[in-house]
Amino acid sequence: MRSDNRLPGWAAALIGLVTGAVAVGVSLPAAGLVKASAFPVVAVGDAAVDLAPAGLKDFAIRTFGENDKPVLLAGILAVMAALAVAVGVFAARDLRYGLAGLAAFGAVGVAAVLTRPGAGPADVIPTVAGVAAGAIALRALLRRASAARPDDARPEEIRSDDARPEKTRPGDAHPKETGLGDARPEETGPPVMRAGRDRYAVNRRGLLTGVLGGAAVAGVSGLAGRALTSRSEVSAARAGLVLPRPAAPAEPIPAGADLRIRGLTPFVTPGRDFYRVDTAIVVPQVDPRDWTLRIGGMVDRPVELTLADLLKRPLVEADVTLCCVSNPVGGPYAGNARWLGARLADVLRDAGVRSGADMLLSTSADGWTCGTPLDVVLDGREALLAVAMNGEALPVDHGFPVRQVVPGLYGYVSATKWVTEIKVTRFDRDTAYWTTRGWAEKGPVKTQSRIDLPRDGARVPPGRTVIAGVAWAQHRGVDAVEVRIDGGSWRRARLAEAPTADTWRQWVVDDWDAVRGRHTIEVRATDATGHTQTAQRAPVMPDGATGLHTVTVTVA
Ligand SMILES: Nc1nc2c(c(=O)[nH]1)N[C@H]1C(S)=C(S)[C@@H](COP(=O)(O)O)O[C@H]1N2
Ligand SMILES: [Mo]
Repeated sequence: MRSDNRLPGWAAALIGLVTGAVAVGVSLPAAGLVKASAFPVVAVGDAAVDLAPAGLKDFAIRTFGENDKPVLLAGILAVMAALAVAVGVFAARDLRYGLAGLAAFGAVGVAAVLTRPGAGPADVIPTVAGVAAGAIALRALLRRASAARPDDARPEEIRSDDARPEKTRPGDAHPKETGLGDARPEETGPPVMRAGRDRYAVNRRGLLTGVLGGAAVAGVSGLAGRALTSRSEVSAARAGLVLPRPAAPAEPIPAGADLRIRGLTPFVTPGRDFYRVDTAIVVPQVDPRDWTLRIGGMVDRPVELTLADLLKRPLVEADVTLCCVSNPVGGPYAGNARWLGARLADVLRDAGVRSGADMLLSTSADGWTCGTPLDVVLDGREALLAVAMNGEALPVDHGFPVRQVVPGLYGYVSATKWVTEIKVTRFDRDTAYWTTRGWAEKGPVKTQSRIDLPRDGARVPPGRTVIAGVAWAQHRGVDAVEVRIDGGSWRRARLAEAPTADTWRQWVVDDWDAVRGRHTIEVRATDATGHTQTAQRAPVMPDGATGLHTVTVTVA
């Protein structure tokens, strides 16, 4: 169906965009019915995350922080919009080109969807439905926009700026066949607009109603899709989960753990403020009734636990500070919570770990993998299969229903969220998600300290000024924090209490007499092994940043 480029570019572009919107809109409720990860836009995003070079991801985390995913999705939508415009422009030349473009679009979506972990054939349904709806929309829009016969209007009605459809009387039309398109006598439409030279023509009313119709279809199905995808039985199940009492409760958090200084990071991080780092664009929705954890590999008795099985075990409460290897010096990717869970070591002992194993390869519901040093998990620390955070079932973002928590290791080698499988194996046989991308195999947390107050770049009045922050060296414990101003001598900060060596510690210097001018403040921590943080700067890649957090303030 050649249309001889009768549509001006803007109309073709608009048609392309509406086509794209219809395709995406229709695929969403289909994904709501099949499964959220079968939504092609998200699948393409997830695939892009997995395929992106580690350096780029690191850059994204550093640059966009926790907004890296919205930024990625916005980027994908922008690329899709550009491709949709191209589909419209090509379709205006020849519908077949546009359909081929749509099909190519769909092929990328299908490829992305099918390569997602746990994908089945049904997962292509949303993409196929979207592409089919897009094809129908494209055809209909082109027809509407160009169906009016360019030659059935009298020349004086053809103006570039003013269409007056009401003047058209069917009887006045004198169609002449010029070969320009498929004008059929039974179609009575408004006169056609010709922009500029007579080469382009568009039926504005047809285009407008078509666009509105397309937008309505996209909007309604998009809303229906949202309702379907967020109709989360998982959040209902989460709300209904009854947490057993811990067999080994933690002591109440000592009053002295939180200095209660305004602007200082609180000792316990509420779930909603807890940093989030993962590769999932849409977090896995794991129904606790279907969840199981399989433990296999180098074990005598492979086991499969249900959530009920796990909750029957004696549960332990532990305060543990988690942090991310991608946290730059002074950065925000650390949080502290009270976790409740089963001891991973006990579960492994029941399975019978064979000699020679040195690594746990854990896998999450979305296929992410993590390699954890086995000796660390078995050395008596509170390495947990956690089901709760701060007295509540894990938030979905933080791994509901079950995640790993291992004090002293960065999250990428220990803290698998939505964990469904643990394989006992060896470092020389298996690799995990981030280690195949250049990050270190073992990720012990480096001793770190951060200045929260005053903020970098702050203006503060002269006089007594509080300097405060947090420091961490999980499982070793923080023994000392020192602060120095303008490169002077180090002065000891007062440390808040810490219930165990597994959490961060608040610290404060409250006797700084700030005088006018610009000042730099540096901090360093010493852990209980006697190791003092190095001033030597290292990037986050491959095993965590080093260097001293430094802030500059103006006293005026
Ligand atoms: N399934 C899954 N678990 C994961 C990750 C992930 O990408 N997928 N990221 C890990 C990393 S790098 C970190 S730092 C912690 C962060 O946990 P949080 O998001 O609960 O703070 O989760 C870990 N667990
Ligand atoms: Mo991380």
